[in-house]
Amino acid sequence: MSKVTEYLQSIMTKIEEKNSGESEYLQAIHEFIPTITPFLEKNPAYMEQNILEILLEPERIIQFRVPWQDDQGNWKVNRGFRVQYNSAIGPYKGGLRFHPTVSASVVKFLGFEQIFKNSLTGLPIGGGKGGSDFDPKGKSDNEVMRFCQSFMTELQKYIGPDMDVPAGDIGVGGREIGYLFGAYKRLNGYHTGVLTGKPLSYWGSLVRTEATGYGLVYFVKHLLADQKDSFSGKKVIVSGSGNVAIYAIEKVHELGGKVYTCSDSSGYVYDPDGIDVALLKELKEVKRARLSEYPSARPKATYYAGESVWTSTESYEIALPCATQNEITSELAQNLVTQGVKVVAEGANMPSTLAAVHVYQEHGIQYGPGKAANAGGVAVSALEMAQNSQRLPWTFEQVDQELDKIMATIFETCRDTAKEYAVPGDLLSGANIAGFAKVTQAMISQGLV
Ligand code: NDP
Ligand code: 2IT
Repeated sequence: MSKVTEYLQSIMTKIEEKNSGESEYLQAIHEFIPTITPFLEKNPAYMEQNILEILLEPERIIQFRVPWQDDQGNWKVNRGFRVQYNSAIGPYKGGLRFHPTVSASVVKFLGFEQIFKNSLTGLPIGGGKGGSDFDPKGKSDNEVMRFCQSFMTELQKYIGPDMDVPAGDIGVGGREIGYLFGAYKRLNGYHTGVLTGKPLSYWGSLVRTEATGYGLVYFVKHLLADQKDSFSGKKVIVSGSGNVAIYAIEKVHELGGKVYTCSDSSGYVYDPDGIDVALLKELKEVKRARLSEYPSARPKATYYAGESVWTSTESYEIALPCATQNEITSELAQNLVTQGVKVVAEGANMPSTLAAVHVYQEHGIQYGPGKAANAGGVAVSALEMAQNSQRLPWTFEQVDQELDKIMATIFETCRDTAKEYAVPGDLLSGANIAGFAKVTQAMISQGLV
């Protein structure tokens, strides 16, 4: 066994002992650690300085009580989190997720991924993530407002425009960011740049709403262009029907491909004419309705209740998972192989299990990992911070062009880094090595802090 392999194994053992039972977190680390082997082989100084073990330890984890009152006057409580994982290259940056599955393990895995994603954007942002096990589904606007106010009453102690800048994620969109911003302002005064994903009327950035979905499709566009191919005529399967899915579908259609599916946690829609984006926006963004209502406006479409979109038996060329972690198991990945999928690019964070990624690799499916492919959202968040500091808004075209350029650079960085470290075509290794190299260089130059 090489010295590097021995070192990596000893670190993995320690991490497993210290974080036992945190399955999502350990999964993300298991996926990451082996991929940096070629980097450490070439740069043993990084191993001698033990920088990996230091990086793996989050700088700070905050957990807090969030008491709130429902519309019937009942007193309720949820758990709030913020993981401030790494600040070597900028203030902590990453979303807040409100979903019943949120736990320490989930926010730690998301915060860990965010470090490398943010590094790949080439912008000055460190890695963080937070959220709560609060479920906004079925809650009134007033209940969501009271929850957000209570959440921010505690979180505001730890964040700030140059310290930690949260944004949205699952269950946190413009409405929630608005209530969170109001609560922060009441306690601390007007600091535009303390949150991103703000509504446009008070210094949100144009294109932030679209950024993750558009960025994902730009990433795939550059990957296809690299092989002299394009989206034109491509059959695409998408999961999810939230922020990321909606704008990914919109951009695929703009570029000449067709998306036939979308999903939520209750089932999926197959539309033989391609998903009607205007209808989807109306259902999800305006009415906050369930996807099961889609076919009543599109009679040719079918809603498959209780089924995963990844069991679809139609044929597709490109798959864009945009819902949540671990939605594609090895069995479902095998189904994608059978359906003819050649490219999987992740809008969601860690939607593929490690075994699913191995299926992609065995079958030559090109795989764009979330930390590269979905970095467009946080990249435009960083552009929102830049506009807030300048106190000047940029045009839609300006931000959109910048996003496209950033996604091109991320693709090229992953591709070229994979080549440099003798794993050509392995964009996961490329993303991990490039992200790791930059953050650890910064850490080493700042000394042992
Ligand atoms: P939204 O809350 O807008 O939408 C989430 C979508 O995923 C909904 O359709 C939801 O269905 C579905 N979903 C959530 N949890 C589950 C589950 N356990 N099982 C099945 N379906 C589920 O979130 P976003 O679109 O913002 O986020 C989607 C993914 O993209 C997440 O992994 C997020 O971390 C990632 N991401 C988001 C970014 C952003 O800027 N928003 C940036 C980068 C990544 P239902 O309504 O039934 O819950
Ligand atoms: O996972 C992610 O990158 C996000 N949810 C976006 C984070 C951000 O700060 O915009």
